[in-house]
Amino acid sequence: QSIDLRNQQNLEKSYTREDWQQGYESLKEEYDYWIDDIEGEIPKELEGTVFRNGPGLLDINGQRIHHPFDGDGMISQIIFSEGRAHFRNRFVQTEGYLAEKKAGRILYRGVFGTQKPGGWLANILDFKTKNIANTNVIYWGKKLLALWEAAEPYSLNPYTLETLGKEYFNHGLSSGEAFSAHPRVDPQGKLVNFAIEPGIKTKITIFELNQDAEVVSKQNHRIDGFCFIHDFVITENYCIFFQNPLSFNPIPFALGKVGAAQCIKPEKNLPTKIILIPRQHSPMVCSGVKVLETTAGFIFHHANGFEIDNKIIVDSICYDSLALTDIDSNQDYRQTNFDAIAPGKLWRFELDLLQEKVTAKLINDRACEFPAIHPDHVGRPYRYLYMSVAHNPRGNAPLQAILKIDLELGKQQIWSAAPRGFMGEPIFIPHPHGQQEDAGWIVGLVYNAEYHRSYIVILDANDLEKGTIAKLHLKHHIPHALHGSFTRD
Ligand code: 3ON
Ligand code: FE
Repeated sequence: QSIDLRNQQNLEKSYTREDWQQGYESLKEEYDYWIDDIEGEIPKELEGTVFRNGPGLLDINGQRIHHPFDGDGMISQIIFSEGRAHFRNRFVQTEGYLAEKKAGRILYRGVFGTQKPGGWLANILDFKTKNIANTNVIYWGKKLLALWEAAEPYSLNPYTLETLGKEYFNHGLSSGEAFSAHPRVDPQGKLVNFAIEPGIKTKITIFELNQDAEVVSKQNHRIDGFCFIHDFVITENYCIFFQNPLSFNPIPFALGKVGAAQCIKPEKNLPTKIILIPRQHSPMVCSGVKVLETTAGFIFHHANGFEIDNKIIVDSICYDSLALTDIDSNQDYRQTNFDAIAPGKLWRFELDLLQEKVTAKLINDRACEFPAIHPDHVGRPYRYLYMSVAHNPRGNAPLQAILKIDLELGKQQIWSAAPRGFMGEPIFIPHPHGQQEDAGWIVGLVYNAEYHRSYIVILDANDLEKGTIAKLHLKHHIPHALHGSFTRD
């Protein structure tokens, strides 16, 4: 960390904190319009719909949400059709969203520190959670699902974005059962997802859904210790979870003083456990669960994983420890001092299954988040990785650019929206007739502080540096968002 601080001083800042903060203003309105403010041209072959999810409300009637991860889910939909683009956004009408809208005040505590007004006395022994459906949105089996990792998905009308209710996949999921926000679609055609039920022993459930969104396999495992597992990796034969060393002391949460996630502390002297669970169809299923160890750290997101011979490669964005935007402090996240926290960086883990050894190497030193790849290469060998990154090659800073890495040749390309643009998650959309792994487009949502509006950027994935193919300017801003997906249907 001290190295990061020193490096930062040599480089001019590419952003101001005020600009970044403005991207966390609530968006209360719901819009529905054809985008007419366009620079460049939308490619005719780009047909389909991009969905994005993220916190739309950062306050309830002026009462501040403590952390963006606690904000109510709002879906944005961009339909690309015959060279035109249509925008629509709607809040997921969760029970909690509707109740708080009616009451005009915060009624629920949030996992990341949002408290009901009235101090600890108003929060003590309140263990209710509000399913905020704010983390990801996927279209699968003709259903549009808004996901939040600690509860059930919400199903929406894929066209109007009207909320239909909680989704149980025809009893595949039971009431109150979680369904994580990071499903992976296996190129063979199954959607694989997991659920974490924390406890002294943590229960990990793995679901596989067919193309009709029927749960065709479900397996449960109990593992030792506390887990905060946000994402996972699939390969042809395994589901892989990184259990970073953490401890959880729920007392301050029970006493009404802080949120549950603020009671999680990194345990830097303990190893990370890498848990390999054979997928149900796999010939490895009889050999059972394998656990390997590597050094401490904290991972939210994995880029991809694949098997070669007796090895498994996993590429992940790894932090020194759990410290993303100071979730463990009581300070307002808008005051985040990026220079004081260690950035996430891209690492490659090589798991040797025969020797039961793990080697980790840093692939890229730049602060990054939100990896994306070609969908046909999920869980398979791959060459190209795209992710949101800081504008500067060193130090921690908000995400302002997109980096493409050629993992085979080690070459890189970057497109930056700095100084006043802030980059969301890139989505890779394959060209319908493309042959190469990087034939397609990168579509991202950029918050532009200059106009306090957002734009959609379309880049050529094959050549990020040739400039934008198109910029589609929205009439308003979208608060810094989380994840999304693309569907051609
Ligand atoms: O693990 C236990 C069980 C569990 C499911 C404990 C627990 C209470 C923490 C928990 C709940 C976890 C939840 C609700 C996690 C929600 C996470 C969330 C909404 C978002 C995570 C986003 C991650 C990243 C890296 C986002 C980065 C964003 C930017 C850099 C830019 O804006
Ligand atoms: Fe995520």
